Amino acid sequence: MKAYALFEEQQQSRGIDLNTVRSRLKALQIETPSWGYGDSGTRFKVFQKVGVPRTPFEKLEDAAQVHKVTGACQSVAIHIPWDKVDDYSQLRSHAENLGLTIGAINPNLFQDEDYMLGSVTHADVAIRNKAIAHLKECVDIAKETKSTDFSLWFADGTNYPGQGSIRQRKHWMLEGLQEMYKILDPNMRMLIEYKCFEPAFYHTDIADWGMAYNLSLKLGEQAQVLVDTGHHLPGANVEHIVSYLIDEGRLGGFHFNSYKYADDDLVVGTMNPYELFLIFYQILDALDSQEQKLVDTVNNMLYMIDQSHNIESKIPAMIRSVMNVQTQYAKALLIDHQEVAEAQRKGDVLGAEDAVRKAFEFDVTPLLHSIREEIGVPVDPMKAYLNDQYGQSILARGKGGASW
Ligand code: LRH
Ligand code: MN
Ligand code: MN
Repeated sequence: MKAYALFEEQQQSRGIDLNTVRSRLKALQIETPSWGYGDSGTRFKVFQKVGVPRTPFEKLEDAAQVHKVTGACQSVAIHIPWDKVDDYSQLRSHAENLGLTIGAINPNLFQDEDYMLGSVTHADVAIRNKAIAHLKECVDIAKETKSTDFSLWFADGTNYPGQGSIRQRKHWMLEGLQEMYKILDPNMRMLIEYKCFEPAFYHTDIADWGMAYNLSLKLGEQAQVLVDTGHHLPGANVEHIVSYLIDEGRLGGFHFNSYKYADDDLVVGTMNPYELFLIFYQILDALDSQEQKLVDTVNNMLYMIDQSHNIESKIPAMIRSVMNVQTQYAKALLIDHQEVAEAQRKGDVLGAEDAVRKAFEFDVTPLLHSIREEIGVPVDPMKAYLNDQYGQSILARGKGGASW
């Protein structure tokens, strides 16, 4: 408590409104992905771990542990068919009984033999129709799980020049997405994900935010862009993309993870915490603009983790991820936007940079501990989980659990 009193004094003397900081921090919800609890990894090897969930139901049970110690992870994204079950309303009630909700539905159009040369952009109309049918099936599933959002990522692309018609595939992509868009309920959203490369190595049909944005404009208001932090070429200014899309009212949410070289789905905040902080800076800058359109966009954005845990323990990896996001969000909440604006007005380059960076340099541990105390979760969620019996009890599941 002494530490928080010092922190409070330090921030109040800077004119930071800690009531706003605290309420925003308490409201931060982070969706975890079902696939992050299963065996997943690289294309070279997926290691089989003891205690991994065997079913989508068990994945939810593991996710409930993350929510129990963090209080911040009520919803869980699912991937179809990785999480295929006979009765989705049963999956929803299982989630509800665990205090969870089912979040974004992720159609999977990349693991079927038929999709080797594309799904909605395949040259064969029968395969395009099969892919569209899967997208529509996911809308039906969402109705049963009471989900409202779809994260749409397509592996579609080519490996060699001339392998496919880039323009023709562009049209097929739009047509496929339009078929899905048509059957959405009014409260549903399509979040279009982009990725610069992989698994296609020459061209990817939705390679960057501009292509995803263009598709969202053509589809309509219920389509937005999803920024997966691992899907950019090295050096890309992700926070610029974030700010631009918020300003256009088209940023629907995030897939958080981190990477060193290319999309490797490492624990968010381990490689580039400053980038994560700067993403939150742009988000909070838009929120503080008090322009209704920007505020609405930010308030409707989804923060989701999208990671595969290959060599690390899965539940602790998820807890670490959530804590890392909370830490960077807390730091960004300490930016004095007026100080930045004043320096910008004066053309004080170093002053503006200082006003942003110094927030990153504060130790927010006392703040996070105090918030966790207030919401009734352990001050150290990781320690609490590691001291709990749950980790031991799931070992009885044995090896060979759900893969991806
Ligand atoms: C693709 C991706 C996409 C998938 C997930 C498993 O790289 O980010 O979101 O659905 O990984
Ligand atoms: Mn993703
Ligand atoms: Mn990815």
